[in-house]
Amino acid sequence: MVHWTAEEKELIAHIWGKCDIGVIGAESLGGLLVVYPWCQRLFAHFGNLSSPAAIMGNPRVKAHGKKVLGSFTDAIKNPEKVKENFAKLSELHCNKLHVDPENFKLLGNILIIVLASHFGKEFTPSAHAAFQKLSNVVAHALTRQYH
Ligand code: HNI
Repeated sequence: MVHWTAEEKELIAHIWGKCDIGVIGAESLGGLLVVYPWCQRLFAHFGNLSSPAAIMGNPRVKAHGKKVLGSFTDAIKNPEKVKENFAKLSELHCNKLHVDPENFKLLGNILIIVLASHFGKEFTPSAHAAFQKLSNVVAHALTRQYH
């Protein structure tokens, strides 16, 4: 089991409590699709993804980014239980969606970049490290059902 210190939990809770999940989620998923265009294949049914502006303005990208970050909120509420709680999501991404697990790490990294750009100095190296750990734990949990 992954161990979380009180300080790590506090650093994450502090930043997350100030986040507008809709905004951060939209920028993170939108950023993923702009920077790593091969991810667009899975979202072809979302409509217009023809340019960075189209992607960032796409309402379905925004809504889905918010949904994805909702899972991060769940992980933050119960960081010791991510593996168990993400079992169904892992199955979905593996068996139904066939998402290459490398992409989970890419999304985690984009989320960190988005947080850094919103919070500036407040996103300290310790906060960065705590979020890096969180995104690794989430990526790992989502990869669990892959064989
Ligand atoms: Ni992901 C659906 C969470 C990464 C492609 N994804 C979901 C749902 C959640 C979710 C929640 C909705 C499930 C449901 O409807 O029951 N996804 C997460 C999380 C990560 C992640 C927490 C974190 C790293 N997903 C990714 C990545 C990709 C991805 C990196 C592709 C590159 N996800 C999808 C697709 C769907 C999806 C595609 C279905 C979307 C739809 O509505 O058709």
